[in-house]
Amino acid sequence: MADTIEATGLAIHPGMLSPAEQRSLLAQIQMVMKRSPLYRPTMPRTGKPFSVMMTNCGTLGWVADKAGYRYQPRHPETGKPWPPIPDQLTALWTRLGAPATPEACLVNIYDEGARLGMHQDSDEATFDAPVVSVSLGDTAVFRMGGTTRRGPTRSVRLSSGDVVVFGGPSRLMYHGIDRVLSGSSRLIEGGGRINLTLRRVTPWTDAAAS
Ligand code: MD6
Ligand code: FE
Repeated sequence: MADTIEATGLAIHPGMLSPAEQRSLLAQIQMVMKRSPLYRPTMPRTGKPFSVMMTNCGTLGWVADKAGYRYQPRHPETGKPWPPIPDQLTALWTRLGAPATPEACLVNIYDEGARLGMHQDSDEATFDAPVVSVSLGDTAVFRMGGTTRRGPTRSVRLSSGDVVVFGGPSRLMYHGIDRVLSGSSRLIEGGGRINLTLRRVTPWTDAAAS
């Protein structure tokens, strides 16, 4: 069970993945990164590069460039479809009670000094499904606020194997990564952190889960 499940629909599950599960998931994601190389997204309008590198798996992937934020079925640089989401992640989605199947899995890679500014996950056409996040490798300082940009925030540390679910009223909560504590995990050779976020992008029908 989650360490914290709040009335707000936020759930944090520390250590939900065992070390063996983390290793097998890492191997799957390394195969995804071979087929679908990391690229550096840029901010809409300004074109400022992200410090985080990204790729995706799933039928849709989240991309950011000068034109904006969106989901698309192909890698922006190779033009190839994203590889499938590993079964281990789809099984986790179902185990957490999320509906149908995830369509997108964004892979975020943090090397030393990378961070992610406060944002909402709001580019999806439905907010009825939760966002499920899995952390691998070095521990991150994760900042969470409310559903508006202003107001108080708090921070929690996310370690390798931790799973966070943003559901219900928390689905549109502001959040970001302040920093990654380098050297805090030995899972990834050479260090760093990988975060995987599973999302539903389009509405689903319960009759034919797709
Ligand atoms: C990260 N996570 O942990 C970034 N989004 O690197 C997210 O942006 C995130 O953890 C939505 C829900 C949960 C998350
Ligand atoms: Fe997010």
